[in-house]
Amino acid sequence: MADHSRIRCKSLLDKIMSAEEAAALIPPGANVGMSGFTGAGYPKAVPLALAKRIMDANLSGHKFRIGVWTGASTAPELDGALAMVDGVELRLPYQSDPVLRKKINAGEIEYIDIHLSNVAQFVLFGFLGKLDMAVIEVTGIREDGQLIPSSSVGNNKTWIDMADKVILEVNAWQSEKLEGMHDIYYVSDLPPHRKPIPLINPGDRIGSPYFACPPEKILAIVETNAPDRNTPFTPPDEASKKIAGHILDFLALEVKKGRIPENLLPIQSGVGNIANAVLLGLQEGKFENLTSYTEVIQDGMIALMKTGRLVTASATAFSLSPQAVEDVNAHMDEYRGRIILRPQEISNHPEIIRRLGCLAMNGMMEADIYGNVNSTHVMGTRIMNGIGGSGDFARNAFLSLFMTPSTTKNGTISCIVPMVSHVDHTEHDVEIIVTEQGLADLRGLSPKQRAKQIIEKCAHPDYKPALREYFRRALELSPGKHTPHMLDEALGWHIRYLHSGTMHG
Ligand code: 0RQ
Repeated sequence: MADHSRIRCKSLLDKIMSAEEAAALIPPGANVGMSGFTGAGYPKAVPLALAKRIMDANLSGHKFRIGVWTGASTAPELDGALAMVDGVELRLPYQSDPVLRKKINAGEIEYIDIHLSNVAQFVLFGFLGKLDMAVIEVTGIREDGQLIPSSSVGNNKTWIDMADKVILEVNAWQSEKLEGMHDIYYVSDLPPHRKPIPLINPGDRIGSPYFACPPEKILAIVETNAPDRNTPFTPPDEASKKIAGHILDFLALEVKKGRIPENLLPIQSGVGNIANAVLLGLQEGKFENLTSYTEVIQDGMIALMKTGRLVTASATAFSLSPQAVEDVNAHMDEYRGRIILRPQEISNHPEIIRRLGCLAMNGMMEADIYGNVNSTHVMGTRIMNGIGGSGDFARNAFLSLFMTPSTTKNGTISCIVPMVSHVDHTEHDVEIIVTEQGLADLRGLSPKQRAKQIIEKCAHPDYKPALREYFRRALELSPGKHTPHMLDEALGWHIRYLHSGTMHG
């Protein structure tokens, strides 16, 4: 039996109800803004209860679906459960759930893949239609009714502000010591009345630690005690370590040349094996007094903080292993001053990323010989996850790096191809490409010069001769030679894979 101690505003106690009762208040067809970002801070009980309600409705012939808007990816209890019962009409802006992904690619669910910094303002601009309901996980409710955010901030401020009604999940699993870690910036003037965002350093606090929500908007409060998705940490593999090594050598050289300061510039690092390898490499390297202005705080970031080398980290969410959660919770008093969680329109804001001069490091699926990058689509058509924040950072960073192993699927796919099968980041937003084979520095190079760099430095030896040959023949045969291509062969590698299961000729 919950003691309601997390709900310190006593006038709200009469709104407490079960997840089933709360889920029953969501109208069929509603657009619902849910909390949640990279498996942190998503509602754990109401979406499951809603999935059960939808399943029952399906069986009784009263099928209905909802629109699901989030911060980014969530977890099986939200995306998986709702997709499983065919309850999602439209999903935005980023996902990574296997069941949901399958249904999107089967054409059963509409999915809009949006730059994460754009979501909040698109809602404010009225581009996405009406937001009917918000379902938000919080750590607690203060005496004055202000809401203490949980392990992610994402779009919660916007969902609470813009939705007609709000359902809160108060999760006792989240550490109470999270209180004070967040920085919710509450100025959202629309153009042409916008002012500069007064954030000059990654560690600056420019807003409130709490969400404000008028009590009359709160329809229901559901008490939960359930962990975030927290996936176990996998140590970096050999390819990731090599990629990290190339990046660290490159950064050291940039410092030596005086192009970046000795403590580097604020680091943005994607999630996953390669990103963790870079962060682990920084632990052993010589850089001190580092800062990070990024989207997600993962294990490598915490490890780097522990060594004292990383001073401050700003993000919109945690994405930690269970062990790292334990560590953060145990030392929350120390981390609270050094970690800041912000709304995603601020963590990923182009104005701030450009001002701070972030070093953006993101994973990709494939790059072509001219430097265009595909981060989202398998063989040009099947969505993997989404663009996430990679575009926010890549276009506006001081330096934009994209990283991938040179091959995938047991060597049957080359991640360096003649022409990418889908473009997320154009050649204009990509300065550095890195594989375990090497690092291609594309700054100041024309397309033909870039092609040589990318093929020679990044391609796997198994595919290098074929790429050289493609480029040679394109130079000879291409009718327009600024960016030489043979259009009838440019996607031939992908077509070959689709027909024979390998890109090898
Ligand atoms: O397939 O899952 O079946 O094994 O894609 O690839 O190599 O495990 O790498 O997990 O880092 O994901 C681009 C998807 C890379 C990710 C992407 C297949 C491969 C494997 C995963 P399996 P890896 P990662 C801020 C920035 C966009 C969002 C972003 C991503 C699976 O980094 O979603 O950047 N990025 N956010 O086999 C076919 C190719 C492939 C391929 C890989 N060329 N063709 N399949 N795969 N390359 C992020 C934050 O801060 C939150």
